[in-house]
Amino acid sequence: MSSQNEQTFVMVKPDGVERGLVGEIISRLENKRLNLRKITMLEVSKELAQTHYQEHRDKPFFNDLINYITSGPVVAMVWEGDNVIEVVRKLIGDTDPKKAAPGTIRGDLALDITYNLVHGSDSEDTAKREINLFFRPTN
Ligand code: RTP
Ligand code: MG
Repeated sequence: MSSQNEQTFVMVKPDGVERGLVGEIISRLENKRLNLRKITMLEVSKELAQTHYQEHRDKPFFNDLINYITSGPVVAMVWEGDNVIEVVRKLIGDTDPKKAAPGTIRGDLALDITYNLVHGSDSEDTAKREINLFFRPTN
């Protein structure tokens, strides 16, 4: 896949939905000239959360992370554009909102390392895996 048509998985986490920041987050990606390709709202099951965040299963924060992601509805999306995986990670900002640069989503809108509003895939392999996990082709 050429970098122009690269796709990534983005999820507004439960705190982003609860705080009414879905539109703000989508606007930031749209303003960057990225293209929204798929969108759905869902409640993430424990099983889906554990699979999505499987790389963190041995971390001390894993249970808190799973409880957080399953605490309310999320908005799952596929975004497309030139180098979109890296571009979205830059727009989201550092994992810890206290360290995230002003101008980034987490830097401007969040303060707590758990409640950090939004997820973006961190590599091509992860993006493919996460898109298939949340947008499983049906028949
Ligand atoms: P994400 O996967 O959600 O996009 O976040 P990320 O790549 O920036 O950070 P990652 O290391 O993958 O961590 C996943 C999520 O786990 C929570 N976390 N809590 N308490 C802690 O030390 C801690 N560290 C990470 C955050 O919700 C983080 O986004
Ligand atoms: Mg991550």
